[in-house]
Amino acid sequence: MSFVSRRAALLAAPALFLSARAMAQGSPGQPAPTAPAAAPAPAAPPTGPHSVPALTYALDANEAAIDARTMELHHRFHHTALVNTLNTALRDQAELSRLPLDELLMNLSRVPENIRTPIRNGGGGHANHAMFWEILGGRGGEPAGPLMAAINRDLGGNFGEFRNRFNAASMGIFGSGWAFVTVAPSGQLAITTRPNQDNPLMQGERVLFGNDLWEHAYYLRYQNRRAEYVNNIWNVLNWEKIAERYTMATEGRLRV
Ligand code: MN3
Repeated sequence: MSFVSRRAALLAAPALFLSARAMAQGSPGQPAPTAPAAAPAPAAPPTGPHSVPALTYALDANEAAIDARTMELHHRFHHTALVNTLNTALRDQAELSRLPLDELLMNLSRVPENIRTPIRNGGGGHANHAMFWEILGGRGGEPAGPLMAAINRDLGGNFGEFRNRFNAASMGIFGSGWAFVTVAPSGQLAITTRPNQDNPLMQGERVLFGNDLWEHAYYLRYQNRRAEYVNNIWNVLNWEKIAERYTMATEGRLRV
């Protein structure tokens, strides 16, 4: 199309629009045609059964590792999108909707194949982030008591070595994923990783705590410097909360 004819077409467009409107409104003496049905608005995601938990601390509580803007975007938009994916997949699934999240993730093979992927991604992501918000907001340092004893016993003999191993696992993730410490009912700990939004519950293992290695978790402040983020996360771990999770796991009460 030449410039001139393109320009003419653009200029003619409002006229075409007006005449189409005039036709839709009908002319005097003619019956008004039925108004064309408006395009349906995209359906809003269902509000349940799962929802994003509120943060129990201010957005800037983790500044020693994570800036407030990242916390806001991450909690308000990324986590919400995952919950929407999960709830949308569960629409019309009365039985699956009644399952607690951990049981849903432990039984993915029984989820109908056509909704298994969104439940894996949305449900796994929901579990991962709900855990993540819970174990942040602290002052770092080191745990004490039975949890510290278990770390020393299972994860390298001392806290420094445990940190090195967890950091190495975090740095070893190619692309997007999570590093976790899992906890068995016996109290046995292990370091593991998962790609994407997978969660160890999918293999029947419970998460003591974990770190989000998706770029959205750190890119605003750290860009490509993942190692700095991986080092700094230790500054904001809430060891009291993690110790509580450890006790719950050994008593069979830890869910996600
Ligand atoms: Mn994330």
